[in-house]
Amino acid sequence: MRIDIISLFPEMFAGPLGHSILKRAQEAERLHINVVNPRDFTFDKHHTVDDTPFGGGAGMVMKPEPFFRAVDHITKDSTITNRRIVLMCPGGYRLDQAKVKELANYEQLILLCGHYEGIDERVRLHLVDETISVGDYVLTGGELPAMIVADSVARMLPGVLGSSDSAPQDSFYNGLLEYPQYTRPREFNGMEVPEIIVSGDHAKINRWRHKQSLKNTLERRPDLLENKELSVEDAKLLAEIIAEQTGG
Ligand code: 4GS
Repeated sequence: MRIDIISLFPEMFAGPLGHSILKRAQEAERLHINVVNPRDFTFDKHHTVDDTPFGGGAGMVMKPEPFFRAVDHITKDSTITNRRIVLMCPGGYRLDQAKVKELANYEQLILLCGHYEGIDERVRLHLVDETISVGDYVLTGGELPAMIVADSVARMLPGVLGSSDSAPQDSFYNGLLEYPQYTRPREFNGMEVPEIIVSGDHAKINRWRHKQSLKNTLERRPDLLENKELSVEDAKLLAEIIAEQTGG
């Protein structure tokens, strides 16, 4: 997969996207990340990327031309047809794991990062395919959101995670939070690990883990259970959890 990022601050990406799993993915050529600066697609003496808003008001608005030209530069000699152009923006679709999986199916993502007050609306209307938000809060730019999209999508690509089965066990894979994990020592400063996970009985351990996932989800993110279809086993485990909580 190719991820092209259009940002006024290309240096911001080297750290977060240049280490660990994403570094290995790029070295193995499973992922190619390229950052371009819209300032390089301006032709006036001062390389102007923003201007005052028509109609007046405070702050600056990012001009449309540098974004259109940067996208054109990225796409013009490319044979890729399966691409998605995404604008990072608080008004967009709130990113979730289903959206991450969907984005991971494209051959190329082009992520547009705004800065300052806003971006000329013609970019949203005529250049991008969709807008995505990383949450209901305001950041200083779209750079951190673009990094979040790049990181979450990259780890879904085949061969990117070290062990082929570590993605399925993560939070949200089955729509539930993770079960708790423990490692050595069995006792640390008087704190012990649950007896069951050192029992060696893998059927019991799996049932316990799944029950803990349901319990964590019920306690911390009950909204995740609202739209979930529960199996008979899930319903039984949930009933046990609720009975334990109410002391019954
Ligand atoms: C987000 C967000 C964001 C909005 C960019 C104000 C600078 C800023 N982008 N998810 N102008 N949350 N963008 O806060 O995507």
